[in-house]
Amino acid sequence: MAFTLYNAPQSTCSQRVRFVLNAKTLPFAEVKLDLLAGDQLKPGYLALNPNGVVPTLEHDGAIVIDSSVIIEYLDEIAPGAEEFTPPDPVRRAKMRALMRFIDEVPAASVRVPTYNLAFLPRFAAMSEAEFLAFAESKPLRKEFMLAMGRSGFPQQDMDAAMARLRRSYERMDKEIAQSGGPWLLGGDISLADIALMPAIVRMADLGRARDWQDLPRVQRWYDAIRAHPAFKPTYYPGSLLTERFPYLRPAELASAAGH
Ligand SMILES: N[C@@H](CCC(=O)N[C@@H](CS)C(=O)NCC(=O)O)C(=O)O
Repeated sequence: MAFTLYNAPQSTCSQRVRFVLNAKTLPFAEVKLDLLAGDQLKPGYLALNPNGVVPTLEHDGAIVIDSSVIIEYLDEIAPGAEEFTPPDPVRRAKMRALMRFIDEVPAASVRVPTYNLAFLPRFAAMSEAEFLAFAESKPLRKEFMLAMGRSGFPQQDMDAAMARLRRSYERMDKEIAQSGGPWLLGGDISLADIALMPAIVRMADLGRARDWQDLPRVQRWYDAIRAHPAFKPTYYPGSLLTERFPYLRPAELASAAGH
């Protein structure tokens, strides 16, 4: 089986797929796109993924898009090594319902602090016309970009995103308590845990791990996923935002905020 993953080192959606490929020890070629340069909007890439986002998986010539779909696909075609989908249909349904929630709430919410804190300087450096053209060229995220604008999302939007994230940590805590943990569905790691992982890692990278400090089950979950053998190869050097954007490191943020 030959796999090519079109992705970006710091992309949260890409990190889900790299985790599953690594956990299943499936060798893959990696094509790295520069999302701020707009590699994902070039015609050659749009022919593979009309949404103009990463990741895209090519498997023996077949194209699979959307990270949640890709990780389900990989678990179907490569069972054996490590499996992430429970055999019982009721538990499968539970896993998929959690994945939908994760895509809709925490995965979507992290985009607001990510863009406001990390990517804004890049857009602020563009002229208004350049920015509008860049936003216009995005099939999936045009309105998101226009709502953000070159000056960033207003504080009200940041607060709403952080509140949605907090509700996600609380929901996680409840799921782990109900299942008995340490994972969302109980004793075995599932695709729901992998779908959630990058949002949590992103918020920790942005210096917000304190937001779940009062939820020890979530802290234990975070320690457990970082201890999984697939974690380190997934987060290879350059996968964290603070590695690409040194101004995001906590000391820099604190001094920018005047502390
Ligand atoms: N639902 C899609 C979302 C993919 C997505 O939003 N990818 C981001 C990186 S995590 C991207 O490529 N952004 C580039 C852009 O917005 O232009 C998936 O899970 O694959």
